[in-house]
Amino acid sequence: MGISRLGFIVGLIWFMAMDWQVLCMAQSNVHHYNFVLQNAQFTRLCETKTMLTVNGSFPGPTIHARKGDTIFVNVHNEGDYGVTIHWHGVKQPRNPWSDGPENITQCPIQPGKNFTYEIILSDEEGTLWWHAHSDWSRATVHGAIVISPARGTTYPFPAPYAEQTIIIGSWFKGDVKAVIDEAVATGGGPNISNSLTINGQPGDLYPCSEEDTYRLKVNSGRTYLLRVINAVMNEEQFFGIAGHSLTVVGQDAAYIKPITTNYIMITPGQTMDILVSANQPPSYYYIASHSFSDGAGVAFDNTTTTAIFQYNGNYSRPSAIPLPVLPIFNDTAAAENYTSRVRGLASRDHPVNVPQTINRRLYVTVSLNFLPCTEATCTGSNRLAASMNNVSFVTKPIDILQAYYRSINGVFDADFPSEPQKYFNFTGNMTSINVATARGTKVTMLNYGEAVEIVLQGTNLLAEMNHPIHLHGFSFYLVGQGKGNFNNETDPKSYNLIDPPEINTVALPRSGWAAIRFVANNPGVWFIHCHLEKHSSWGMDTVLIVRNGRTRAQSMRPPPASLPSCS
Ligand SMILES: *[C@@H]1O[C@H](CO)[C@@H](O)[C@H](O)[C@H]1NC(C)=O
Ligand SMILES: *[C@@H]1O[C@H](CO)[C@@H](O)[C@H](O)[C@H]1NC(C)=O
Ligand SMILES: *[C@@H]1O[C@H](CO)[C@@H](O)[C@H](O)[C@H]1NC(C)=O
Ligand SMILES: *[C@@H]1O[C@H](CO)[C@@H](O)[C@H](O)[C@H]1NC(C)=O
Ligand SMILES: *[C@@H]1O[C@H](CO)[C@@H](O)[C@H](O)[C@H]1NC(C)=O
Ligand SMILES: *[C@@H]1O[C@H](CO)[C@@H](O)[C@H](O)[C@H]1NC(C)=O
Ligand SMILES: *[C@@H]1O[C@H](CO)[C@@H](O)[C@H](O)[C@H]1NC(C)=O
Ligand SMILES: *[C@@H]1O[C@H](CO)[C@@H](O)[C@H](O)[C@H]1NC(C)=O
Ligand SMILES: *[C@@H]1O[C@H](CO)[C@@H](O)[C@H](O)[C@H]1NC(C)=O
Ligand SMILES: *[C@@H]1O[C@H](CO)[C@@H](O)[C@H](O)[C@H]1NC(C)=O
Ligand SMILES: *[C@@H]1O[C@H](CO)[C@@H](O)[C@H](O)[C@H]1NC(C)=O
Ligand SMILES: *[C@@H]1O[C@H](CO)[C@@H](O)[C@H](O)[C@H]1NC(C)=O
Ligand SMILES: [Cu+2]
Repeated sequence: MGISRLGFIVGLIWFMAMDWQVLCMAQSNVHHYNFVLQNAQFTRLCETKTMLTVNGSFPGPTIHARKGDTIFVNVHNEGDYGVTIHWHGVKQPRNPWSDGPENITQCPIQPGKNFTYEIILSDEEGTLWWHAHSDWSRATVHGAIVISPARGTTYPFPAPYAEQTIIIGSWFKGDVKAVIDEAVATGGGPNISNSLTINGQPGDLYPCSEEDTYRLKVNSGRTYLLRVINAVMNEEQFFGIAGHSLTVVGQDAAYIKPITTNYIMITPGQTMDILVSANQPPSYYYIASHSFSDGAGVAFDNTTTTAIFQYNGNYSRPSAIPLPVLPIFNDTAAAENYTSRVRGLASRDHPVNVPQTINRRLYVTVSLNFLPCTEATCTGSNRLAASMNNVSFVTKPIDILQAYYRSINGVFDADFPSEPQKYFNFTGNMTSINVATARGTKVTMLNYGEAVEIVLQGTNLLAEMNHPIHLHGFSFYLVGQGKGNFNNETDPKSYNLIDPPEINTVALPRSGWAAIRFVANNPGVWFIHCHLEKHSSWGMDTVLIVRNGRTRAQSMRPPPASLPSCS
């Protein structure tokens, strides 16, 4: 009562002083967090190493907020090199300045410096996450963002007894920055991780890990909400809990129609909210995750990370803890079976607003390639590379947002091709196709308010495989996906324009295509890239720039005064 009356008076004063938009903000809460980037020591797999963290924890701290809130995070860098942080899946309306990808929207926060991000939530509800978005530091610098329903509203399912974030990660015995630096120097594939982790722990299938295996203690008869985040560097994951079925109710901070399943396939960048009922005989059950990797000859971490789903009570520990039965590593059909079941909730309170007519179409191939390797450190004459529409993206020493905002020439070209430069059987026999690509910093300009459709087309160049493609600044509707080459006459007829899921990272099927739609109503500079870190490092990235609309509410906010400078 008291609080809401105070809120009303504050709102009234703001209304008189400011405009309508500020009033809307006054109704939501503001949170403040301090993140200190610092080196800390960790022991895993029988070895100790020093690595960059936020506040010495792995995974890092969880941010809690409600739908529509604003969060200020001051990031102070006490590490050894420049870092940026991205708030993955947060749309950041009009505020690309706080989005984070290095040299796309800001230059890095240098050692000894700090920067305050303003994270503006709008319609996101569920689970998102934050992670470093510079070199490979996201391996150790990441954490959850938990967005609860707005005050006075609730979940579109019975309230769980308790909830828990489950973060799947990668563990490298060596320094992660050295891993990517070494790969770039030699032109070869980066080392694979030494283990996967659940909430920072490899689990007891690995040496020296039994003691610290993560345990989720549950009460018999209760239902739990697990907020699962795939923070793995280079592998998509199959995940499940022995003896328990999963009911998936949300993905990428939007609700979906509940899916009952024994396993999920979750890509790096994706988040899934899952209800699990502790309805089995009290005992210990493994929670497990292993890679889904369907590229022939592609190296990947083939180990299994576990945690324990452990019932409270007085019973004897089983001599062998059961493992969930997960699809094998290269089971493309099982992965696609799961992803094809996902539908948006499409209820009165959580409607689907998918654009029905399109103003702007892009057709974008996603490929692995070769570039000449000319440096003395190269191990061969070619280096591994990757591209979108045959442009292998190059990051510049100044951010594209600043270059665009201040009209600095020579940083990017606004001529990213809107369709493949060369048509061939993208998903056919590649023997006669040139695997070369060319470097560039090419962007696509979009007008404010355009309804955009992007068809992502996987190709069989070098190695066909599933790619998790992530877009910043928006969620998009996944209206269609299929195998083979996209047919622009027949495939749109099978689009789901009724209840497509609203997501921020799509698993582009191996040798297949995916069609996504969104309205370009967020002015700014927005990165789009494969969330397999090595592919992004190789150039499987591009940028969309959404121009300002006509009014102030349709235009980018001015930059914050304390934006890190580009050296
Ligand atoms: C991180 O550490 C700083 C300084 O020790 C502290 O002020 C801050 O509250 C911590 N942040 C979190 C999220 O724990
Ligand atoms: C953060 O940076 C600002 C300059 O941008 C500086 O004035 C302030 O002292 C810094 N704060 C800390 C805690 O270092
Ligand atoms: C990569 O793996 C090889 C073989 O295990 C090892 O010798 C090398 O030190 C690793 N490189 C890095 C940067 O960790
Ligand atoms: C996992 O990969 C290693 C090579 O990195 C290989 O020696 C091993 O046989 C593989 N294990 C399984 C179960 O596929
Ligand atoms: C647990 O069960 C055992 C055997 O059924 C019994 O001896 C013991 O007293 C119980 N302990 C508690 C704390 O209830
Ligand atoms: C999966 O890999 C195994 C070898 O590990 C191979 O025998 C099998 O044919 C592969 N399956 C598919 C669908 O590629
Ligand atoms: C997915 O798998 C289930 C169970 O194996 C099967 O019944 C269903 O037909 C499959 N769906 C697709 C689209 O493959
Ligand atoms: C493309 O290649 C695939 C695989 O070889 C083949 O099945 C398909 O018919 C080819 N498509 C066209 C249009 O040639
Ligand atoms: C691919 O094409 C090459 C030459 O064009 C041919 O030799 C080879 O048999 C073809 N492979 C398949 C699987 O069709
Ligand atoms: C990609 O670009 C390279 C370099 O310009 C060229 O050699 C190659 O043929 C192009 N490939 C395609 C599929 O457009
Ligand atoms: C469909 O694709 C063909 C090339 O395969 C292209 O010429 C045509 O313009 C496309 N149509 C539309 C409506 O995009
Ligand atoms: C980003 O720009 C900075 C200059 O501020 C430069 O030192 C850094 O190498 C650039 N990063 C990348 C990935 O290009
Ligand atoms: Cu990829």
